[in-house]
Amino acid sequence: MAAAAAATTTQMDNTRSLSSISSTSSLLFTRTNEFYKIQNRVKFKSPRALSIRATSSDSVVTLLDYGAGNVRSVRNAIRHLGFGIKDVQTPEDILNANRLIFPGVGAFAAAMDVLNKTGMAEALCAYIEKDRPFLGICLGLQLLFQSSEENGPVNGLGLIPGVVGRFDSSNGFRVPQIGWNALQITKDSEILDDVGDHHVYFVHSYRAMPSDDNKEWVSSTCNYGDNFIASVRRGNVHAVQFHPEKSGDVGLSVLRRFLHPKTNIPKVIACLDVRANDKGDLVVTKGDQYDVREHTKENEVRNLGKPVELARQYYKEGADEISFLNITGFRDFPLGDLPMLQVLRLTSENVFVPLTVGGGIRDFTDANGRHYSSLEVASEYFRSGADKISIGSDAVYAAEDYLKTGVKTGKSSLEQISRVYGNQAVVVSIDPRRVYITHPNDVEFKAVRVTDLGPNGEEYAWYQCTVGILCFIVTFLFVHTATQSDKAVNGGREGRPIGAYELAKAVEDLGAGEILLNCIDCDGQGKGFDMDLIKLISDAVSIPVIASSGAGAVEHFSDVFRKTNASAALAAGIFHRKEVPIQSVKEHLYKEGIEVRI
Ligand code: 1PR
Repeated sequence: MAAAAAATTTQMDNTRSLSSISSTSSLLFTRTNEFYKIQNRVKFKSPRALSIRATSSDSVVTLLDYGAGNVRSVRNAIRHLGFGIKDVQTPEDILNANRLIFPGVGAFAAAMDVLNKTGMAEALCAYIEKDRPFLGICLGLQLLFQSSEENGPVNGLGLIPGVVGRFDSSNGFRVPQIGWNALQITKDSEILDDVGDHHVYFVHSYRAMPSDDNKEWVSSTCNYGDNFIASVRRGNVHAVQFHPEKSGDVGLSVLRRFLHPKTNIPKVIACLDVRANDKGDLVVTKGDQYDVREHTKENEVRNLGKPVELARQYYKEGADEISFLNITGFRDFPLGDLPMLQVLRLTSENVFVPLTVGGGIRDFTDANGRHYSSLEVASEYFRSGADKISIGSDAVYAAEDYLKTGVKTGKSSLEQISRVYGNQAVVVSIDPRRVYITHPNDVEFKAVRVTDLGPNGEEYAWYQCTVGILCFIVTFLFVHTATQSDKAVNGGREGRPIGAYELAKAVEDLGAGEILLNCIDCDGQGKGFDMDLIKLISDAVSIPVIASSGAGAVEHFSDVFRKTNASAALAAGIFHRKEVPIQSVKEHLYKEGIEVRI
């Protein structure tokens, strides 16, 4: 038997397949006045039908092919699903894998011999015991057990209690089992979610049997003369006795679900920047690079509609979430801003998708010396109907302190609110500006090579975070100054000595559950999202990232979902100006093979 693996072949492909519709059921996708209607049951998702984004960091799967047989079909299936393959050459490759597939082939004893001699048995056990993503196929399932009777007894990896034995042919069943069979799914396995009563393909003479000792592991069984284990699952560790790579669309869907674990359906979010105009009415406004005033003599705040009405409209059109940003919240204390609370109360009466509200979430002392904690501010927002709150400026200060001291004080608004309401309730809104540089070492912040060169041919940029001016000043004394300042400079924002990358990582550590990633340069420009920035941040953190600023066409949404790890895309101007309705975005994504909520 040949020793370990062949040469490394890393293949990147910018399209992953994504299942979405049954190849056997017909799916009718029709626009109605309300929205789409899907008729007929969606049975399983056909990887052939649709394709979706791939990104660099997670689009390579590690394959343990110890050379005992033909795993070409597994390789082909992985590539078909848009993934590159990195072959295991050393035990370290196993330990360093992000996602490992072990398509065991050949005989149990010979396979264990190779694994033991190469040190891979030990590495496999360590990898699996750490609950790292693993998929064993056929012998790759059997080797997890204590031992096998095949040419044995022979010890296996010993991770699952039980002995792998030969099928009993005395009751008329031909051995090996070569053919299609159905599963009895016994517990939630995620990778089997599309299998239902579809048949999958088996070829084997030996099988493991379910018992009290291994029942925690068993996720499905199958009957071939006796009831044997068809799949196991514990945490991120999966193994199947059948061959997904030979089981048609449903088999590909098993692989796809392993390769794309818990993929959330990308969300389309409508954002309403809200503030009082100069007459004191609360309006939805929209900036160009954060400048929300008309370029006329009057220099008025742009008025694009009423917040509650627009939120209702976007809900009806299919927005997956609605965000309200009280953009002058940093200077107009939000608990004094009762109309904003009223907007939330009224909106939540008949808008049944998550509502996020941001602006002014920080500790505050009013003119009478009464102190309000950020938690009180957030609580008031939650009581009024918000599902999530979004923190901007105050999160920048918290991240700066944390990076300076390395200490989590537990006192920042971010930490306090996430401790009480949970991480999922706290979004951090980042408002960076692109700063071009000639060399990445020119700054102490993480820089990226930019797709479009800077004005002087600069090849790099870092993304400087900004905060609302007057953030920590007792504001009522300064309202006049603030109003002047937002007329004067960039929507009244001050650059801080921290990059978007550093901020994102710090706030993730401090307990943020999601990042709303704006970009001042792209805001209101309609030229597309800043892909360099979104890629940088969505690859850096493991919490969901909402891509924001710059959407001008439906293609910008598919681009951002294909080329970055963003979980959601947010837009404002194109929706407010009715240039692109939300349902057109969703139809486009659907046509492009990107799964959407319908
Ligand atoms: O700092 O905690 O008080 O929060 C203030 C919040 O208000 C922050 O979330 C900040 O992003 C927001 N904000 C402050 N000033 C402005 C402004 O426009 N002058 N709006 C502002 C930010 C940006 C996006 C916008 C997208 C999409 N708005 O949310 O909706 O860029 O726009 P597009 O699709 O039209 O390009 P704090």
